[in-house]
Amino acid sequence: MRFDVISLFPDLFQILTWQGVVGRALERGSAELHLWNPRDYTQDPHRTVDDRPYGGGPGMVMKVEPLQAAIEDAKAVALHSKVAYLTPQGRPLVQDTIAEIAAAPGWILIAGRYEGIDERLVERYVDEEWSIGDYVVTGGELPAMVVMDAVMRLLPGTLGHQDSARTDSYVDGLLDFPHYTRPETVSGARVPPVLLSGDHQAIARWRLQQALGRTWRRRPDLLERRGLSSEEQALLDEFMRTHRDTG
Ligand code: 9WO
Repeated sequence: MRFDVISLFPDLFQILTWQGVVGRALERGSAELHLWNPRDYTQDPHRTVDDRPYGGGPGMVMKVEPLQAAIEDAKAVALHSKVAYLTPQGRPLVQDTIAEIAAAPGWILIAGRYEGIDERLVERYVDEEWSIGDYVVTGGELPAMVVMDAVMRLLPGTLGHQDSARTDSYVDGLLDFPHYTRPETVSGARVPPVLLSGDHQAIARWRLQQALGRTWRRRPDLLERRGLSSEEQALLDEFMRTHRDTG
């Protein structure tokens, strides 16, 4: 997997290489990260990368020529990569989309600044517009890093790759079940006894029931979208009966 990121602040992306699953993926070469700074493509003494918006108003837009030159150079090298722009106006990313992104050979990610980029560059170069959530941050860099982190943990040979195999098996489309570790008592609160029983089937059943119950309570929209098997419905019914009026 190859990522080419277009950003006025390429140094921000160093943090990805420092540690963890993503750092190792980049070290191992199962992913590559290339950075393109529009400022390197400026021609004027001030190295100007912003410009005033037509129609007026506060704020600035990314200057067209340096950004366009950076995109062209990235495309000339990353021949098989499509172009994605990180923007609150984009398609909301969900785990299924992340898996589709991970299946491509590479992506050119545009991390905008200011009030964004000229719409004609979107029309000419951008294949996909992605949103990581309905909020605005100061630039596309952090959203781009979120996407790369979510994608790289799915690449073969990473921890998340195994985790995604687990997710595919039974809790797919549900919130996670609660986790416990030692000690058995924390400030008087005990571990649910079933987890100490050694009965793997009972544990799997309890975890699925917890995942179903939490999803029903916290994210009913996810359940609506996914649907339930008759066994899952039975587990959820039991959860609703036993947790009625309780936290
Ligand atoms: C800035 C601004 C200033 C004054 C008036 C309106 C304004 N809108 C913006 C704005 O949306 N700036 C964006 C900053 C331009 C594109 C890059 N930036 C960005 C991307 N902020 N948040 C994202 C983003 C990307 C993906 N998912 C969630 C948020």
